[in-house]
Amino acid sequence: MSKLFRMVILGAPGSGKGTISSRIVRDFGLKHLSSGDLLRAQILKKTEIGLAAQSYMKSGQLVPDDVMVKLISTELSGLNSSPWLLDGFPRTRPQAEALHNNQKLDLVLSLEVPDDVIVDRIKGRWTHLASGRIYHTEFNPPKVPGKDDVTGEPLVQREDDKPESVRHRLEVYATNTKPLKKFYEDLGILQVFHGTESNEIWPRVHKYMQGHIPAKSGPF
Ligand code: G5P
Ligand code: MG
Repeated sequence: MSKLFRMVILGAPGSGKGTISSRIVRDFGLKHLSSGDLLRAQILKKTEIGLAAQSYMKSGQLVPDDVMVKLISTELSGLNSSPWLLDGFPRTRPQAEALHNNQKLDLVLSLEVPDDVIVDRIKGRWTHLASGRIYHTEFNPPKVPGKDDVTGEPLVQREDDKPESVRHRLEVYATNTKPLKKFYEDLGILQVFHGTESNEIWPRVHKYMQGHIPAKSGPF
């Protein structure tokens, strides 16, 4: 059953999609695809997609649907025999429809964290761009300040984590999220989790997921 399991995690910027996804990967053995991490990798490699996406991302705008659908479809086609978790895609209803036409999902989780909590927590985020590993000065600090735990390479603050960009990203999310959630609600696969702390939301997500896919471990 777990072999073909497919799910999506929705949530505003900074709501903890990456944080909860890494725990799902650890405890349920899914492959994790983060659309933001994929785009940042393309920017680092200076590919055509990376160059096209860079200015949208910097200002907190969405990258056009056709670019995203192509990027994610290519990545998913390489994961045909693995269960997977998509984080950050789909972001709009047309993206959700394009995905639905190719792949049927088992589950969609939505993390609902108040905007003021998000704006406050994003100030402390540090990222290892090459791997997508995320840290937080208080919530999840690296072992050595400013350095990635695995490679020892320097951590950076994302360009779009500047306060004006974060506010814009939250507005963009709010505009698109209603039709997106309605799409999955109508399919009967949406489950919403409200909260202000990932450590409090996580055990509820773990318990809910066990009704759909066996856990290998956790919740820790
Ligand atoms: P991304 O990269 O998908 P966002 O904006 O959706 O970016 P983001 O910012 O990556 O989401 P997240 O993954 O939801 O946030 O949150 P996270 O990183 O786990 O947690 C945020 C911080 O809080 C971390 O430092 C974490 O350690 C800390 N934290 C977590 N839980 C707690 C807690 O309980 N307490 C505290 N104190 N801290 C906590 O997309 C980026 C851009 O790419 C483009 C767009 O331009 C987008 O803006 N893009 C797309 N464009 C079009 N379509 C798509 N499908 C696109 N996907 C990406
Ligand atoms: Mg993320």
